Amino acid sequence: MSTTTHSHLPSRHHHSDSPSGAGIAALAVLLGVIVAVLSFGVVVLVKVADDARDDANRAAAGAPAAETAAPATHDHASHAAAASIGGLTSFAGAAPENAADIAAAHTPYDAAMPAAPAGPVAQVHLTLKDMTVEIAPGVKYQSWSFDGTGAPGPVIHVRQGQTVHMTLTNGGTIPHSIDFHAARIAPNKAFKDVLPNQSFSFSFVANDPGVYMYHCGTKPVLAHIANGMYGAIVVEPVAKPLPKVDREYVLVSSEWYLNGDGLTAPAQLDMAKAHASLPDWVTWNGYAGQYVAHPLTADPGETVRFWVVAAGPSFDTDFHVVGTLLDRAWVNADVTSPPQQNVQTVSVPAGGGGVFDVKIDEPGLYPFVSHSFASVDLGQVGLLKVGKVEGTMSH
Ligand SMILES: [Cu+2]
Repeated sequence: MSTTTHSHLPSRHHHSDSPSGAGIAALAVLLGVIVAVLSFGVVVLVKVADDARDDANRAAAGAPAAETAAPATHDHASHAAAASIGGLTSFAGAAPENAADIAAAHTPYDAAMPAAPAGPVAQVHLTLKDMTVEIAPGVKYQSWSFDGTGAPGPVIHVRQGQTVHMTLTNGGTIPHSIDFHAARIAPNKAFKDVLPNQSFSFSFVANDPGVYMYHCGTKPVLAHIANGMYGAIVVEPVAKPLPKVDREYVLVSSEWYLNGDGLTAPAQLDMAKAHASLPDWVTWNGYAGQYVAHPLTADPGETVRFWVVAAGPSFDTDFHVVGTLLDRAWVNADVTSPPQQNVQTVSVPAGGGGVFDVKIDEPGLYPFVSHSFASVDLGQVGLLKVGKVEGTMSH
């Protein structure tokens, strides 16, 4: 498998005596390492790459690595990869030998939408904690996380018209805050900094249905979001309900910027890489490839609704499900307007949302990705398993 993938890029961009050739070779090594990480996902990546070869080529050609990268080192003992890109070191694809076992044993973030609370008031209490999380198989990161669940924080599900009574408790060591995109409220009052060991409450009425980002808004916001302080709140429309569906999943896209490979010691934020938008990993719900090892599920003929938020801090997400179209797409999560129908890919901007329905009749494994393919190579791919499908994806 990995041999196949290794051979893709060099065979199409063979200039082995040029700097860009070296860069492409480095990219190919990184791709190979990613494949090692996502052993089940290899077929997905190959299939997805085949599905959109032009996009992959464009991503490879346009990547900074193609211009400036030194050859990547490839440590066969650890499968760790590091490459210098524009003077910054990438740890993309770093993985221990037993990455596939770790991925299989990992408990995925529960993407199923939780129930909304009954009654007129939704009580939400989030506690900020400094904690080490895993963001890819064997890759540890020192995060700032809401509610001790790692990143993203818990999915908050309320109904249009409910009052959200929010309490933030700061269990960390520096000031933090919380900013709800679903709220119309004076941010200097509601989204103010909360000092360590203190709590702060505010309320807003969730009058605007959709799916929204919430995040820490303390300066520098880039650092607080990059360290894991974000999540999704779904405000379910009541005045004009959406069509009934069979399954609902919440996906939060985000990227991670590491100052080390995270294998031997937890990595921390590399602010220079965050400023350069040069992530090591891009994830659905905080962990690279977790829904490849543990697919989301549906039965044939069911309609699945994806509530998608792009947390960034800086990347948009170009939502696409391989093998089908988005039957209904509420672009920008504007669920008060009619949806677009039968579209292939919809952009979800950083700090924005989208709601997408797919109805799939034929059993199979359907990858969901950001069709901005650098993100796929950095871990942002999952599978929707429709029906009883054995084994891996085949062509
Ligand atoms: Cu914060």
